[in-house]
Amino acid sequence: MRQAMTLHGIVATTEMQFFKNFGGFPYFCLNPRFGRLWEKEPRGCATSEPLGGGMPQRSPRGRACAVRGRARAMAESPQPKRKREEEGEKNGGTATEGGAGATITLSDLRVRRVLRESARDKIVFLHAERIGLSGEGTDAVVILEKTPFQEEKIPDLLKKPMNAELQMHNDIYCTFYLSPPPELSEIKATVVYPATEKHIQKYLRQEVHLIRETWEDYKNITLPFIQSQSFSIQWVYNILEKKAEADRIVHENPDPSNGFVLVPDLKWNQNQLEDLYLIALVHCRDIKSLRDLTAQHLPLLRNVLQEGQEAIVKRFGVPGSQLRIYLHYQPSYYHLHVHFTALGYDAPGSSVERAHLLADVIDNLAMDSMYYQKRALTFPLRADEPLFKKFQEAGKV
Ligand code: M7G
Repeated sequence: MRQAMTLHGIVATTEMQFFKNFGGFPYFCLNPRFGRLWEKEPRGCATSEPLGGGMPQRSPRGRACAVRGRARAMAESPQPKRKREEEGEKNGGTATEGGAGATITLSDLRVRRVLRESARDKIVFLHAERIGLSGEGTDAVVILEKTPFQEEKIPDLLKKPMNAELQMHNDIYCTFYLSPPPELSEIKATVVYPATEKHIQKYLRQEVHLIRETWEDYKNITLPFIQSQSFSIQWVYNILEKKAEADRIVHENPDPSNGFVLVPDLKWNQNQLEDLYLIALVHCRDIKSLRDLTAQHLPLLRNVLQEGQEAIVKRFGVPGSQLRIYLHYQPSYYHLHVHFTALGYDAPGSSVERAHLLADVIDNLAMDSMYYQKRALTFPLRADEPLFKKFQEAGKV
């Protein structure tokens, strides 16, 4: 019998924090204020007990965006609860399933298994499901992540050492375990619901291999594959059309060919600059990835680089010299977008086998318009990804 747990008491409609993207691809970012998330049974299992308690209402300071003492405003200030509800109403009556109109309460989600977890990153990826009235389960992915420290709140941790438990003391060394109050122990929960098999695979820990893809491989293997199956990019269109995340836009150049929208990435809670993460989504809809770029796209790419940096220094005070600005190859979503992350942040996917610095891409295209239609590109694939199997079948791995 499968054991299950409930993410008890999280109701998307009222507790959703500053992030919604409806229409085919609903995501939620919440700040569950659990003291404790769940009673962990043997690894990979979860208890059937309801979790934590109800969700206390956020304190007015809950989403205060003081960042490293800088007076600069963050991408958005806390949305008052009523405003969030009004926006939910505008979106068809609170959080909807794929835009279909039904309300999603996250307390219905039950954990099936742990897909992956990282003690270092303090993150766990869960395969969950929502049981419908007919007893049918619909898959979801839930990502729980302990949020980084906010510098201005750190003194409170020492000032209010509630339940500070001394674990060990030896000479000049001692270790305490603190049970801080909810406002000092936030956890970010991101939910993908309904999740496809591809989402579940994306987060499952697997063996990874490097692929070296020539232009011919791209045309014969990768392109047909991404045309036949890739993640929905409805969430991108929702942002470009201001149907979602409109209030989060940091900068827009509305030009249909050379313009883009800059928004905080799903991964960033905007509470601190250490893990700053924004994405620029281009307005032009026919550029899938790096492979499609030619010198004709230079004006667009230069706009993204220059205006993106200007907008980030203006809004967040982070200069271009402290930003890592890059494209992924392969991306997960085949609509051209550029990642902007804090240089000091070891963002997922920022390693050499996946990230291509935008400044280098621009130089390469300026030297040779067909650069990305000529050269081989290397990228990692997980062993059970269908694209990896296609490369295997073609004898390329
Ligand atoms: P990618 O290179 O296609 O794939 O990047 P990756 O997710 O494997 O890195 C897409 C980027 O878009 C990622 O950094 C995601 O966190 C971000 N992202 C994905 N979704 C569905 C959303 C969304 O709905 N809103 C925002 N703001 N960012 C998203």
